[in-house]
Parts: sequence; C-alpha cells; structure tokens
Amino acid sequence: RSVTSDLDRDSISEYACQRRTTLKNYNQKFTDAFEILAENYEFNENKGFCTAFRRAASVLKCLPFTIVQVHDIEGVPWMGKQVKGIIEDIIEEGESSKVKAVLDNENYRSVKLFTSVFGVGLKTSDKWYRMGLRTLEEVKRDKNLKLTRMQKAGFLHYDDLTSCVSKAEADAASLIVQDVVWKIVPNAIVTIAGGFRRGKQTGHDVDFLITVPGSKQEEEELLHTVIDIWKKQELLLYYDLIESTFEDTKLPSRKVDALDHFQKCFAILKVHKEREDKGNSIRSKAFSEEEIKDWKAIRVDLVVVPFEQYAFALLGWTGSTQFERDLRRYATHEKKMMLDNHALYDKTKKIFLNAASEEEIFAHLGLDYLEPWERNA
Ligand code: TTP
Ligand code: MN
Ligand code: MN
Ligand code: MN
Repeated sequence: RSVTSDLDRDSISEYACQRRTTLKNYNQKFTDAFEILAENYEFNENKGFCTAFRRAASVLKCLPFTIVQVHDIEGVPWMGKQVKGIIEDIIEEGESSKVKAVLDNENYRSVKLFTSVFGVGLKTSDKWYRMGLRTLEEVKRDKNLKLTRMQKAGFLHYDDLTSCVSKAEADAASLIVQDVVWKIVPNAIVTIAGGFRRGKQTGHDVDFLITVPGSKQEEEELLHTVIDIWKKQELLLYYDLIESTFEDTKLPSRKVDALDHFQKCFAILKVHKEREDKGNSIRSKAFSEEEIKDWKAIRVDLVVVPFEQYAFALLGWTGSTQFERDLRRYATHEKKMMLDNHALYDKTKKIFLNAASEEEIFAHLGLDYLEPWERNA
C-alpha cells in the first residue's frame, strides 16, 4: 500500500462530524459484524462495549478502501484490542465466531424479534423473555399480557412496518403531509429529514420537520388540525401527539440520547399504493374489493419547530445517530459548547449562538461543513 494511504489513515478524526461518510461502504462485512455485537451489548446493558463497537463501525464506514490485512487499520481511531480481534477473525476466516455466537444466542434472537414490533422496547422484551416467551405467536396467544395502544398497532401492522419504506413510498407520504399542512398554513415549510435526507433509498420511517416563518400562533394548532383532517380522511392508523415542553431559558441538554422538546407526532399513516393496473378490468374482476389491500402502513414522525430553532432541529433530525452523538461530544469536549436540537450555548462566553442554517452551526463549532449525504457515519 502506498505511503499516501498511511498518511490518510493517520489523519482520520475520532469524531464522525470531522469525517465525510457517504453511503458507499467498502467495509460492510466488518461494520455489519460490529453493529450486531454493539446491539447485543446494548441488549445486555454493557454501555462501554456497545459504544466501542458503534464507534468502530462508524469510523470504518469512511474508509475509501476495503480492509484486506491488519496493517490497513494502523492509525485508524477506535481500533481497540477487541475490535482488532474481530477484524483479524473476519480477514482470516471470512467471518467472526463471536458474531455467529450472538446470532445463535436465544436471548439476542428473542429481544431482536420482540423489539421489531413498533412500541416494544428493551424493558418489555426483557419481561417477555423472562416469562419464557420466545416467538411473536406466543406473545399474541398470551391473553394475560397487557399490550399498550402502540404495541397493538405494532402487531396489527407488523408486516407493513417491518418491510422497508422505499423512496417512492416516502415521496407518497411527503405529498400527503404537504397537502394537509399547506391547506392549513400555505407558507409553512415541510422538509424530509432523517435517512432519506442523507440520500438513503430505504428507511424504517419518514421524518418531517414543519416550520412557519415569522409566526407563533399558527404553529401551536397546526398538528391538532392535521390530525383532525387525517382522521376524517381515514388516513391515520395510529398516532401519539406529544406537546412541546420547551423552555427557552434552559441550557442545551447534556444527554446525547435525550428526546428533544418539540411538539411532535409519532404516527402510522395509510399510504395508498400507485395502481399500476388502473383500468385493467380483467385483473380487477379477478379479485373482490376486500382481497386487494391497496395501501401500506407507514411510520411517520412529524416535528413542529419554531422558526428560529429550525437550523438546529434540521441538523439534529438529519442524523445519523452516530454523527449526532459525535457532533455533541465534539461541541462539549473540543469547544466547551452545548449543542442540542434547540440551541448552541457557548459556556466560555456564556451566550447562546444563533443560526439560520446548518452551515452557520458548523461554522460556530469551527467545523468544515458536511452535506447531509456525508453524515452517514
Ligand atoms: P430515525 O428516524 O430513528 O433514524 P434515521 O432516519 O436515521 O434512519 P431510519 O431509516 O431507520 O429511519 O431518527 C432520525 C434522527 O432523528 C436521528 O438522528 C435521531 C433524531 N431524533 C431526535 O433528534 N429526536 C427524537 O425525539 C427522535 C425520535 C429522533
Ligand atoms: Mn427515520
Ligand atoms: Mn424517526
Ligand atoms: Mn466526557
């Protein structure tokens, strides 16, 4: 390997916000393995190892070449002893026995299965596992279990919600959201955030930010009206509306994984499919009305953002999660600043730093700007 690539590896930052990470991943064999191990550590509440493997996966996603020998990772940050061991196993054997053991582990498999249901988190999964339950059929059969409204929706729409949302479906959902929002507030800005903004072709949900330039009044009622209209149109399969808890005297939250304080709605939307066989009477006659399900249940997150916080919300809701964690860690440790989805606070100068765009936030932090598609860390 050339001297240049050695130098390149030495200059890779320990922070994802200083690495350009596109969707082109030359080391998926390794990053998939690390993410399975990280997830298993998360299930077992081993935060240290979980973070170590998440960071290792994240950093390998920015390498412009495939790792073929151990020498290739010299100088790359976050390559600890454990991580190196897994890399060696995969280089030598083509796979890692530790990863295989996790994938075969009964607890991992059950928790993975249970948490695939919308509304089921680690706490519920653990409980079900300790009750001896192992399959979704067993959970559904257990009449003593009290399912939440969210979990009931999760089981009801399980197949739709576990099949990936395509770009076309995200665009269809986008039209539905824009249509209703613009009917209520014509000058509202509706933006897709999350994975689709980073250029992903599929996702587990569609994330929308909604803001109204120069208004406060209209904002508060907006989501309520959206919900009322969608109910009448019978497009809402599930929703949970969370009111804003923001106080503008508060400093940005230190906790990286804390939820933000925006008014938001976690919903399941009925998105009608594009009919390819429109007007094809032979096909239509072959099926009765009930047999054709011409819609798909799609998870959408709607977030209403005060206009002056829009840049911070957009930066926070675009992700990736690992990028966001490192951005906040960088702000705290390298700049003595506090960043969250609402604001940026300079602890040295004791002032809030305003921003009208993501570019301005990067500039405040002394960071080169990364485009959304370069944030797939
Ligand atoms: P997700 O929708 O969970 O993730 P994603 O869009 O990157 O990937 P997927 O295709 O699986 O949907 O979250 C998007 C971003 O929103 C992520 O960076 C975390 C952030 N987020 C918040 O900032 N606050 C919140 O309350 C939630 C739920 C998410
Ligand atoms: Mn998303
Ligand atoms: Mn989301
Ligand atoms: Mn620290």
